[in-house]
Amino acid sequence: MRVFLAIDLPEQVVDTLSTIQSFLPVGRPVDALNFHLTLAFLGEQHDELVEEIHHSLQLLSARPFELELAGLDIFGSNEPKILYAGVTKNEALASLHKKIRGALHASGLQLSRERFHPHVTLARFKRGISHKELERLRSYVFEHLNFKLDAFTVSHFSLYRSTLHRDGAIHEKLSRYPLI
Ligand code: 2AM
Repeated sequence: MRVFLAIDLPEQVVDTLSTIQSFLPVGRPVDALNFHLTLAFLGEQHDELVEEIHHSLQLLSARPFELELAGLDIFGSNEPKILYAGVTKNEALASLHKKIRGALHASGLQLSRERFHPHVTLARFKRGISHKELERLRSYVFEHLNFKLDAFTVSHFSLYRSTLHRDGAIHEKLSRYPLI
């Protein structure tokens, strides 16, 4: 199964992101029910390994922490791929990510060495958007550069199974791991 670990967002945060997203001039918006902050993308894995990872994550120990979403940005500036809400620099989040990497490694799964760039994806773009669309997208991002949402407490993270469908992925929560 195709799995990933993510932080769920409180309803109020989802509602505000959804409002911001509704003004998006171009692109394929992510369904608000699917908003999340990915901690680790595990990819396609055998059930046995997912079970092993689950046990390893149950043993992970980390404290709850505050998280603040702020600003919009794009991955892929000339050829935009993803529009996302950013995260204010957060040591506790980086530390949780590191612990998760360790737990996955202990279960025999080595994540790619890509730098962790926490974000909440709001929309995706097909290749080859027009110059005009790119201009409209850039001014939309510029207008939302400085937004900031109220911080919220992260008190758990979740394991999701993602199933790809023609009109987008369906994410199903398999387990949650409390931070205490
Ligand atoms: P993102 O949207 O926050 O970038 C489930 O597929 C989630 O895993 C996606 O929402 C995506 O998070 C994240 N992910 C990270 N790397 C991925 C990859 N190589 N392929 C698909 N999803 C990936």
